Amino acid sequence: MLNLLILIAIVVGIIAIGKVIRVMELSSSIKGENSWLASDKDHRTQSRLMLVFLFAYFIFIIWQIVEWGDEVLPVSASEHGVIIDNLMTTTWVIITPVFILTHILLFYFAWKYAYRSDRKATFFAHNNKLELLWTAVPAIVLLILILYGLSIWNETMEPLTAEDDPVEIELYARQFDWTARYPGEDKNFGDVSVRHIEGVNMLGMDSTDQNGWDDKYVKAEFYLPVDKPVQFYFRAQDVIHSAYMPHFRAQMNCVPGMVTRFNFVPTITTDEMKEITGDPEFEYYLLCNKICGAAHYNMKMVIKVVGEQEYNDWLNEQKVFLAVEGLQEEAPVETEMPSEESDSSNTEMDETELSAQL
Ligand SMILES: [Cu+2]
Repeated sequence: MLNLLILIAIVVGIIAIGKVIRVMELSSSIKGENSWLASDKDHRTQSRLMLVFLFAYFIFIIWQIVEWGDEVLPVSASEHGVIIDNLMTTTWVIITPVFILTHILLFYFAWKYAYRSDRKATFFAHNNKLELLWTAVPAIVLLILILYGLSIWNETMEPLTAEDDPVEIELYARQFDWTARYPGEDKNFGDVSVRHIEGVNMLGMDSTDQNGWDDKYVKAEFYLPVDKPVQFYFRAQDVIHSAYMPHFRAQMNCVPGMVTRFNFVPTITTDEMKEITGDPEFEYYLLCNKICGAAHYNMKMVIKVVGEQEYNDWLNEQKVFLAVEGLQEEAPVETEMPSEESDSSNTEMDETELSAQL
């Protein structure tokens, strides 16, 4: 009922405005004025409003920076994040003066050259030199930015090798939570397949694959050792998700049916970051950055970056796959772990091999 009343009020209001305009038109036509022709006074008012808009716009931007400026991300907590931040800063340094200058000129010209009946516009059709200048300069600047960005992309996406001895973690996304899987002492992930997804086995672990018996998986939060390269593998169960770790300047899509990867070296522990940000509650987060459904906003996991000893202690406390309730019956009785001679590193495991496991 209230909505109907509001609707009626809006309609009546529009009709009233229409009527008022009509009355003004009629009265000016009686006075012999052309109501549809803008007068010099109208042009002056409009051109001054352009200047008002220019100042209001810049004041609004400055207000936003003052009000929300402290909401930006703290310093990068990963090695590659520093060079990404440099790229970002360089881009800002180049585009900010251009933004300010072009906007001042845009609105200043609108004011300065507003129509006046007592002056005539200059006819200025073309100037090759000017055209060349304002095409070439932005093109060169953009080319430099793109080449700089590409070189940073190559550096950031550099795959790890076995010599890097990375910590390997699989992040598994589904509507609407994350699971982190660690390969266990044998440093080999067990096979997984969608065919095995059932009940508590939501990762689709193949219980007959011994590599997977000591795999550990955790929810809610996972740990990373500081200053060690971490190789992430990403999988998704249902739709495309995106693993987003903003403090480490890392983001990678998680796509059903394939394994994507990213690696980085965390450089600042959670405790150190608490001091840097002055926020005793500070936590690193893994977030989902693809709108993947109704509870997308809630899809997150705390990341704890700690010293190596604390990391090892934490990892040792986590339950292995076999110990997870409900899976013991499915798994074969023998619990002998795979021998040391078995392929001790799957860093080089390629996409096709990992995909085949799905
Ligand atoms: Cu998601």
